[in-house]
Amino acid sequence: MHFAPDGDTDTICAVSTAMGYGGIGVLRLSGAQSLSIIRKVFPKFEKEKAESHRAVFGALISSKDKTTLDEVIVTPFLGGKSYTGEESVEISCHGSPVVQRRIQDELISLGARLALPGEFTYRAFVNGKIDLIQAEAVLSLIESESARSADVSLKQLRGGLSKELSLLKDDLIWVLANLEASIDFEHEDIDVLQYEGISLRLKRVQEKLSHFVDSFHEGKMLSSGLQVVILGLPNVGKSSLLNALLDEDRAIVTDIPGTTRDAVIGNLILNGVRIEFVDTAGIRESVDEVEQIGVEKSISVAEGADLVLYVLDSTKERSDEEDQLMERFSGKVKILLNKSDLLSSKHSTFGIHVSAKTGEGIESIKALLREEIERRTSGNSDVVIQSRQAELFEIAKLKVEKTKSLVGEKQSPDLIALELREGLDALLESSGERFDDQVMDRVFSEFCIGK
Ligand SMILES: Nc1nc2c(ncn2[C@@H]2O[C@H](COP(=O)(O)OP(=O)(O)OP(=O)(O)O)[C@@H](O)[C@H]2O)c(=O)[nH]1
Ligand SMILES: [Mg+2]
Repeated sequence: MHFAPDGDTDTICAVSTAMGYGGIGVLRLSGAQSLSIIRKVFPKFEKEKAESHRAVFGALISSKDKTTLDEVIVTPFLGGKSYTGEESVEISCHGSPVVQRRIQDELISLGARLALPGEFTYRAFVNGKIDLIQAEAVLSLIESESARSADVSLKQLRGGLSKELSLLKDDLIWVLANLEASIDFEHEDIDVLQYEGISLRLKRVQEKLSHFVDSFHEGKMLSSGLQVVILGLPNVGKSSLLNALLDEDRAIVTDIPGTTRDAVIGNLILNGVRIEFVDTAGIRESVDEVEQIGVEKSISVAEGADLVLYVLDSTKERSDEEDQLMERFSGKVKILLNKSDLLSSKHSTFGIHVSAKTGEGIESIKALLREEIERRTSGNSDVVIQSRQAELFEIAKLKVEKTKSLVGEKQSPDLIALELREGLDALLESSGERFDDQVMDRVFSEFCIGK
């Protein structure tokens, strides 16, 4: 465990903005000594009272040689009304790495300790300011790569998912209490139990947990984006289409079949979701070893992709090999009939007519991808992004299902209660009401210093 044990009274400090050059930089100080430490370097607080949540401008003076370290704005957060729930101070200084480092060194020399990665958020958790789901949301919000995933993280940070979860916990606790009450009457008729109420609640919890588990895949898409692979025979215009979709010269285009050998990647944001296009080597049997490796790679990335754009040259006959490839990826394949500028009549219902050369159909491809995003996210914002949470919800769901079937079989209440308690434990672990060092390490190891 990398955090100090409970009852850690150290006052911690760190630069919380990204280390580097910027307009301003913010240092955080948290712990019981925060205010007394800042007083030693911020003479303004001798003249005026440090009030909670009131920003004060002034010089920060070295306690050793009385040189001015910087002109700063100091904001105290007192009486537990802070991010960490402890006495805290934020110092906004000029965004120079040298200035920030000097202030940090000064705070350390006055008795603060450098914070560990994620320690501010950890303290917020320990002090009951946030639960574990919200702590994870802090990280996913900072790391989110699209507006949609930022929205979802923010909703979790504000307690949306935690609230839903506590309703489920209440239901399970109610059921458990009823089961436990009836354990004492073991020889009574099993119907003394409120079976109907129990079944109803279990069903409700089970449905919601299923929804959470399903939403994880959607959440994964929101945070990591949608991977779309462009596949087809050589020379059909895959690289040209990539360039047209990105509106930039990303991949090399020539009229020589076998131009692209390695996967070429380009990103586009659509509906707030990051789309990663992968242009691949044209599929054919090649005597060239490098090209052959590229071809095998094309197939393997297509296998892992969320969606395959299969490109056909609409001036050519479709080969059996192409039919097989489209068949292989059916379920996630969209067919593009490229080079339609060379056709005199277009009447295929087989795919979308596009032309990388004239730009025809490029908007239709984007519309199709937008539809795909809509379909996958269904405008839902109760989305689970963290795999840790998804795993626990999955366990809870299985346990609740098992409980439900035991109830249906009218098994003994203590047996049922045993199963249910494991499900409840999984939910308690997801929000951090039950935790051990391993859980903490898993959650906070991804944070960096200052968070
Ligand atoms: N007329 C016309 N020519 C196109 C179109 N798209 C691509 N081409 C031409 O087709 C040839 C092959 O284009 P690429 O984009 O390199 O094809 P590719 O599928 O990436 O080929 P490989 O990398 O070899 O697999 C080039 O000469 C392009 O200019 C199109 O929509 N219309
Ligand atoms: Mg190419």
